[in-house]
Amino acid sequence: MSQLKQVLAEKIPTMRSDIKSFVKEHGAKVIGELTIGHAFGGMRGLKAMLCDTSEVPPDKGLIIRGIPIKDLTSKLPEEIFWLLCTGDLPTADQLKDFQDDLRARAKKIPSYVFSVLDAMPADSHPMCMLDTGILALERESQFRKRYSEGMTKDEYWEPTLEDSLNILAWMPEVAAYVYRKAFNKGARIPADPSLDWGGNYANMLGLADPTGEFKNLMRLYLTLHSDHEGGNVSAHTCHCVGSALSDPFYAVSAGLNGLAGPLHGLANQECLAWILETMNKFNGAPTEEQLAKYAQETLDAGKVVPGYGHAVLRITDPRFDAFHAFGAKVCPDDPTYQTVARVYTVVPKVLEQVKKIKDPWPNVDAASGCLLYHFGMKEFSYYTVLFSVSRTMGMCSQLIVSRGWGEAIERPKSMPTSWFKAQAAK
Ligand code: NMX
Ligand code: MLT
Repeated sequence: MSQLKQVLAEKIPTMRSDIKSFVKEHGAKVIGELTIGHAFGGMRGLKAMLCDTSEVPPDKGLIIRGIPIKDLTSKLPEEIFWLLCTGDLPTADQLKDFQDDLRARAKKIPSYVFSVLDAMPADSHPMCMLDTGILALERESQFRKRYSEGMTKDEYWEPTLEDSLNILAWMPEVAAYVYRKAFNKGARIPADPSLDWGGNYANMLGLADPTGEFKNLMRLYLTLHSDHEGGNVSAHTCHCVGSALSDPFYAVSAGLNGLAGPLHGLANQECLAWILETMNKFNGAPTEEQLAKYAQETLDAGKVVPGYGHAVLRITDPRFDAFHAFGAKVCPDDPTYQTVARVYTVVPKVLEQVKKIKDPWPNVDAASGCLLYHFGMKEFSYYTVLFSVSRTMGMCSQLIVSRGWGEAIERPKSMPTSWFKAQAAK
C-alpha cells in the first residue's frame, strides 16, 4: 500500500464518524440567511458547501489546511497535493514514496489517448483537447469497476484515490502532448523519471530552459493554482458531478470544462492579450496615463478588464503577489512584466471609480501570462491548460475527502421566478 493511502486509511474513518456525529447533533442549527439576491446572484457568499482542503477569507486569500499560500511557495506541487488530501505536509520519505508512485503510474498511460487527440481537428481549443483526453481515459476508471462489483460506501474513497492518482500521473503527459500537437512543436517528449512532477511537465513541453527557471516557474504555477476552496466554478462543478458517484474521470473533465470559461480559468489567456494590446497600441511599455485611459476605454466598451476583480477576494490576490515577486527576481527588465507591474499601480484606481465593482484588485491571472511569455510560451490559448493541470490537484483532493466522509448527492431546490416574486410580496 502506498504511504499516501496508508495515511488516508488512518484518517478517514475518524473524519467520517466525526462529521456524522456532528451533523446528527447540530444538523438543524440555523447558520445564515438566504435572500432573493442569493438566488439571483450566483449564490455569492452563501455558506452552504463544505470544503476542508482550503479556504479563502476575503481579506487574506488562499489558505491551504491552515497554511497561507505565501508560506507554501517554495513547496513542490506534490507536497501541496499531500497537504490538501491529508492536512499535513509529507515527510521526505513520504514525498519520495508519492513521487515514485506517480512515476510508476505515468509509465502506464494508455496510448489510445494520443490517438484520440490525433483524431481531433488541429484548431480545436487546447482546453477542449485536454478535457477530451481526460474523458477518453475514463475507460480506466477503477471507481466505476468497483462500483459495478458492489463495493460498500465506506470503500468509495479508495478507488477515488486510485483514479485521482492515475489522472494526476497522466495529466502532464496529456497536457504536454496537447501543446506539442496544437502548436506543431514536434514529436512527444518522453517523461524524464529523474525529474519531479512539475519539472517533468515543464520538460515535456519542450521549451528551452538553460537556467532551469522555467521549471521553477512551472512548479510555482502548479502550486499557486492548486485549489481555491470549494465554490469556484471548476471545483464546484467537479464536486457536483462527483456527488452523483460519477467517477473522477467524469468529474474532473466536467470541472475542467468550467475552468475553460473566460470569467474563470480562461481569463489568463485574455489577460496577456489585453497587456499586449496596450503595448501594441502605444508602441512599447505604456505610461501610467496611457494605461488608465486604455482601462477606461475597455470599461466604456462594456468589457471587463481581465485579471482584475474576484467573486470572494477583497484584496490583492496573494497568488498575484507570488508571481509578481518571481518576475521581479527573474525578469525585472522584461517590458511585458514591467507593463503588468505598471497596470497594477493604475488599474485598481480606475476600477475603484466604478461603484458596482466590489474588488478592484488583481487576481491570480493578472501576472502569470507575462512570465510564461518571457520564457517563450507565446500561445495564449494554452494557458488555461496549465491552470487545469494544477487545479486537478484541488478537484481530486476534494473528491477523495468527500467520498471519504460519504457526502450526499448535491441537489439544491430550485423555484420559479413567480415563487420568488410571491415571497417578496409577503
Ligand atoms: N472589469 C470590469 N467590470 C468588472 C470587473 C472587471 N475586472 N470585475 C467586476 N466587474 C463588474 C461585473 O462584470 C459586474 O457587472 P454587472 O453587474 O454589469 O454584471 C459588477 O462589476 C459586479 O461584479 P462583482 O460582484 O465585483 O464580481 P463578480 O463576483 O460578479 O465577478 C469576476 C467576479 C472575477 C467574474 C469579475 O471580477 C470579472 O469578470 N473579472 C475579470 C475576469 C477575470 O479576471 N476572471 C478571473 C477570475 C479568477 N480566476 O482565475 O478564475
Ligand atoms: C480560482 O482560483 O478558482 C479563482 O480565483 C476563482 C474563484 O475562486 O472563484
